[in-house]
Amino acid sequence: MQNNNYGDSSITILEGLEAVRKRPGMYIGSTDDRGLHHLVWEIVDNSIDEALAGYGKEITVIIGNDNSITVMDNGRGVPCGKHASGKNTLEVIYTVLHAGGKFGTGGYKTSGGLHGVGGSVVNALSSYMEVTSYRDGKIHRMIFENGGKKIGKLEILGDTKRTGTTVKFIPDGQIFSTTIFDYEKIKERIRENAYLIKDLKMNLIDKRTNKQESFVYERGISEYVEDIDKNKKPIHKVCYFEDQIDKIAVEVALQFVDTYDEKIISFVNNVHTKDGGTHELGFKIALTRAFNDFSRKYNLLKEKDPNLEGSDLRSGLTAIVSVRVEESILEFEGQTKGKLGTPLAKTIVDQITYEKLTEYLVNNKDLAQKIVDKAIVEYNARMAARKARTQARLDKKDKQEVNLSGKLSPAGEKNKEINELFLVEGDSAGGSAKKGRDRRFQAILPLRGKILNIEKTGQENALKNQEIATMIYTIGADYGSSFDLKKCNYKKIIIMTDADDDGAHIQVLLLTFFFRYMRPLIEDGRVYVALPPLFKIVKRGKKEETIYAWTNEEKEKILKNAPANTIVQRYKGLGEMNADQLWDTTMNPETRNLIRVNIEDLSDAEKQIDILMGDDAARRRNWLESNVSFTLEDEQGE
Ligand code: 0RA
Repeated sequence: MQNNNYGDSSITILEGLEAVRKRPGMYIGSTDDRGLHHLVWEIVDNSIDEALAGYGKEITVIIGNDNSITVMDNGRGVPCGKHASGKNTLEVIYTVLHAGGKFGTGGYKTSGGLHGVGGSVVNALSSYMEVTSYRDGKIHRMIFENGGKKIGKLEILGDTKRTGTTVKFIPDGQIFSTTIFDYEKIKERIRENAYLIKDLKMNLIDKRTNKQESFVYERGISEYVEDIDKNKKPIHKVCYFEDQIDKIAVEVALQFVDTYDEKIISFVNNVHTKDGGTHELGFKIALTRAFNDFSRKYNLLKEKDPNLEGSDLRSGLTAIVSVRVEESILEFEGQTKGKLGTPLAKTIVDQITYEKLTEYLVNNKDLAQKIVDKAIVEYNARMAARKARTQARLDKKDKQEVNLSGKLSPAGEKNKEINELFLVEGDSAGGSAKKGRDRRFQAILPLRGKILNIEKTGQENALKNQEIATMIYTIGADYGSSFDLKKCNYKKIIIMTDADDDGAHIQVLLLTFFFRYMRPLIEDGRVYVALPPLFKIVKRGKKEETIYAWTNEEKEKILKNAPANTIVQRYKGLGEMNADQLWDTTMNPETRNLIRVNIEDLSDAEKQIDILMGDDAARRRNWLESNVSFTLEDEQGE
């Protein structure tokens, strides 16, 4: 997949840098925190491409005190000779859009990236950029300022024995809403790259804190799977295989653990495809077929038994599917381009997975038997649950309106388009909510204590749990693969908990539940978290006035202009509010602060969900803060 026949002349020139500064979003997605970090990925991707082409094994990223990023590699060095345009090639690569060997014909482009436009885009959006190329025994350097305006010519600084490229840039504060780089974010991405490219050493240094870490994985994605499963009980050693057919190379590592959830994380050209795509599909199809064919052949299934279903077989599976697709046939789909579209990827991943996995199963028959048994248990549980639901529906018809739990206070009118369901922590807050609500369109379901941690239990147990069964029944749209958003009884499902650690735990548990069993609810933006105020402030005077504050700053602001005898009460829980207060502050659509849950990157969240389910409250809070982004209800422009 690599091609060496380009040096200084096969680089095509298309467009100037002003376009990038005018419409940064078109090139890097956004100018917020996400876009800012995209700059880092672009520069790192260039070095990774060089490593993948077989040059250089170590990449170092430095976050500077001056808000800069420096990326160093030990590849061949950016070419510095004369380009067909008359300029030197280094200048062309970093000042002309779409320039770089990656574009046009004959070049490699292995890292996908959102737009993959590389160094010139970063230069356009930087207030400072310095490119140093160690090549042909010399140190070459060029400096740019103010969005890619060159300061002087290409200089030769001296002699060197090494080769490689160092790029330093400072993001332009006029373009980005924030220019503070996030160590953890960069670390995660760098670590992911190290897993995906065996033996590539990735270093990260933060000069602001003097933190420093290195990642290198001799066994690549096999170690990735082991690390994801490290707090679980695997039932076998990781199964790894790789192969290449035509323009597509496939690498897979998989392992079954003794729990029930499924994690498939897929990559195309080292970029995470968060919405899956043809490669993931091919993998799933092959896995189902391999297990079924094997089961028939070795009589693990009787003749009259139906085939095992994919979702049952994948129970407890952790897998990394990493493919490299040649640029000529690379297609992405979806709004954020997070889904591989290349049709050939399905066929080829299917073919390779089927062949290699069958071989593995034949060589590990006892393990195959265990996995098939597990799938049969899952299948039976699903059937039993389906039967129970049908029975419940029949019972309901018999007895007219019956609430499974008897706890739901339904909305007065049945209107799926406007009705809201409040899931309320505790019976006492549930009581106030029932009294305070607008009963025409608001339904209340109090949840007693902690809901079941569905990560620690199988589907069978999850569905036996009263709170969960009640939620599924109340929402009315089934669950799992049978979930049907059209049947959902509510426009908004609002989690209302105390603003403390227990409350955060309940939020995580509920979000995990929705994530696992009713994912389209989250994707459709129907899941919300209510934000109760932290303070009640009563201003005494001729007329008493009550004001609520949601943050410390808000409270201080209010107190600045308040008389001395003003009373401040800190709410510790929802239970301290009476029905009217709860309505005024937290439930009334006119005055409440409701936030919509967007799990930005579902499979990233997935990687961490198991970590969260322990007893560490601070970690849960962190998870909520970094994986779940919140949009204020009235900012949604509905
Ligand atoms: C174009 C051609 C060649 C190397 C590179 C670009 C290159 C770019 C970057 C960016 C960061 N690190 C890099 N390393 C290499 C190959 C030229 C040749 O044939 O030697």
